Amino acid sequence: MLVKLRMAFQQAGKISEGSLPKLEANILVIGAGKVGKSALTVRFLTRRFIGEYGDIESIYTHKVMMAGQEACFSIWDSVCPQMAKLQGCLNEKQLRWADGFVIVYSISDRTSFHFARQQLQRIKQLKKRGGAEKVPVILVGNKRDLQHLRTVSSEEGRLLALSTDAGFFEISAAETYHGALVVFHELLDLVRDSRSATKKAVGIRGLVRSMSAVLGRRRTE
Ligand SMILES: Nc1nc2c(ncn2[C@@H]2O[C@H](COP(=O)(O)OP(=O)(O)OP(=O)(O)O)[C@@H](O)[C@H]2O)c(=O)[nH]1
Ligand SMILES: [Mg+2]
Repeated sequence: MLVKLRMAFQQAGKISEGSLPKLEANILVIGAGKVGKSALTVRFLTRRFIGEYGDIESIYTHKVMMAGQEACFSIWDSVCPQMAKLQGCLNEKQLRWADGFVIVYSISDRTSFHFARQQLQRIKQLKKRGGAEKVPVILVGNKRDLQHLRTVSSEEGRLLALSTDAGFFEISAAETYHGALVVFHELLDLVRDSRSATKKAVGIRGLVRSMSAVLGRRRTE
């Protein structure tokens, strides 16, 4: 079941008419089961850690002011009931919908790290095949408070992110709000950057096309 919820918390100051245009982004939160996808999402939206979230799939809308610009997030907190079914876990609809991705694993669950790697590679592949210049992704190692149960080192997480051109953070959704805040803000920055890179590429392609049309015409004249 997919539940759509509308929320308008004002975290980083009052929402007011800014001079910059509003930035809208669809963010998909994915990862293996029980790694803290809902904990991270709810922490960002409400600043709170509740503990148990159930397995309801939800899309939240959420507005914030960031550096003088109004930003509107739609955050899809996905569920992944069966780890083995990777294909079923990330469908075409989700891929088309999302402008950016948060891929979560638990630092105390090695299988969830392998799963995150697979999802990361699949997203990059499919989005690139669809013509995307740069895919905004943040890899998150959650449950940092469980140091005594750690099975994935920080270096492994950082290396995976580096090799796939993704952002990386280790956080504890249970312990702090700041980690969740940084993850979503950084992702929004990446979405903004990828949009301006796409615009530039389209602009250059257009310029090249019109120059070739002019030059081609001259040659045939
Ligand atoms: N110690 C610790 N526990 C956490 C943390 N984040 C989430 N949890 C716990 O991990 C369990 C799963 O959290 P959820 O947020 O429901 O995980 P999920 O990935 O949304 O799970 P599904 O939606 O069922 O796939 C819950 O018992 C949370 O309380 C964390 O940072 N540290
Ligand atoms: Mg959940």
